[in-house]
Amino acid sequence: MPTSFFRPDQSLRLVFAGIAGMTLTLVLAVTQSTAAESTRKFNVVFIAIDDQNDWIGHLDGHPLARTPHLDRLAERGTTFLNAHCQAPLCNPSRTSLLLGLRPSTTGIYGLAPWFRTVDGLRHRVTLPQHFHAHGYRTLTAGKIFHGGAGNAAARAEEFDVWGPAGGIGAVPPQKLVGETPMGNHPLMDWGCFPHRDEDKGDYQVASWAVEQIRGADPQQPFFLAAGFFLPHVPCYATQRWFDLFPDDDRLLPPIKHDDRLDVPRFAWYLHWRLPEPRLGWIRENQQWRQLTRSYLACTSFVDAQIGRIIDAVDESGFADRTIILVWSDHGWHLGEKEITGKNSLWERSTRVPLIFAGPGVSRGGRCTRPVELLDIYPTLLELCGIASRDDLEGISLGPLLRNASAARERPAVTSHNPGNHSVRSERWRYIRYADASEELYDHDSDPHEWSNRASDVGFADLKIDLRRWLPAIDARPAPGSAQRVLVYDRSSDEANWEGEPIHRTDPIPK
Ligand SMILES: [Ca+2]
Ligand SMILES: [Ca+2]
Repeated sequence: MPTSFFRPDQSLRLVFAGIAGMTLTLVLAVTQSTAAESTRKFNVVFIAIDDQNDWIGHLDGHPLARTPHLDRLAERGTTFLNAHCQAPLCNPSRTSLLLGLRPSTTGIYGLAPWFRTVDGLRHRVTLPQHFHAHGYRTLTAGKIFHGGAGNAAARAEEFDVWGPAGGIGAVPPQKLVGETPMGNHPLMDWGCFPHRDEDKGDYQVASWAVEQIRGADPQQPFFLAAGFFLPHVPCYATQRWFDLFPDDDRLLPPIKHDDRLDVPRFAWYLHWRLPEPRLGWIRENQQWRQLTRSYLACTSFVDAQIGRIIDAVDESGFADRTIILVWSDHGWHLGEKEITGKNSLWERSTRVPLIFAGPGVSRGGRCTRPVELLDIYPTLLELCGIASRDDLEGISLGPLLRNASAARERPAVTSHNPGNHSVRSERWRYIRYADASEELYDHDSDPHEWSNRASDVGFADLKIDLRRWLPAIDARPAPGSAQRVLVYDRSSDEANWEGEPIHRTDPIPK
């Protein structure tokens, strides 16, 4: 670690005050980086994937997943086999990662609001802004933040250079799977139709990233963010990606047909009424295999785009001073626990790929310690020798990047709306919902989380131990919160999903 790069007292310094009221006091003291410092700094290629679960070759989440480029990146760097998002939804997960704060601290739980509209977060320094303040040129394309940052002036505050927005790209003339439940949402679609890979948003994002790397000024370090949209729905792919997978039931993930009998009813409240079809609809409409194949095909397509970026780094001459990082904002169910989509606190929603490669990172590291996307912010500061900050809730992964077996006490915590949290240790997953109902799974014997052991008397002490990691702050939803927001009033036992009350006896929406 190049400790000589540290300038802790010259850096942006943010004092985090007023925990309960989310009052942030900003104390800015920005100074210029010296020219000598900037020529020695490492570049960062920061690659995000959207809704990518652990169906990645070397993560063994699916036996037929084909991701040769992510697998080769893992081999030349360190991959985290037990990495988890802080929220199982785009906006809160990305806000958490980019601000270095938990969703239970920011109060950002839904698809809205954009965090810059929230008083305590309006001037919060994001990860790319911190790099910019230390002499980096920051660039972005595709989906990094969940929402648009606003007009050109607002965007210029977030990144120096904005490339293509990416997104879906080519679409078929009409939905391929027909009408889906809960409003026939246009994104709820998947399958193969004739189009060109070059016409997909993700292809264009990768092309732009490759151009920026090739044209980068060797005198100024860069922070390049490339955010891929797939395998987010609609999962459209061309025939060559479908042909990587058999059209048979070996593709289907293992499920237990009565799996939810031992799951608290409250778990349904977290995804009460959503456009993502339930497994029942998927099966009745003979779409399970097709959805699974489409998702795997899109994952392989994105993997190939990431491969193009890795190749550009290798050909640029910058490889020995460029950190490449790949992460996904959260996972996705494809039938497990009777649902598709996200918005759950189980492994298929929380476990994500997280790979670092480059200077300062051990080759071939495979880390089984539970880690959080929240850890990315302090980790990149450490790897790049940029001043650390004392207001981040993550912990640098530096020790694990040097030695994947290094000790780490803290488990990974995922939150979905106030009062609903999951604690993932190396062996266990403990979930506690706002109504105090619980789940406990032993990953040593139950990797699919089929057997809820929370009521076993023998695990009472274990639960107490895991519970101490529940977030100390459990913020109410920030002003403007909307879409997938759940609140619960314990005194009346009434939950409220997106403004709609839920009572104990209401039938579960299909
Ligand atoms: Ca997402
Ligand atoms: Ca079960």
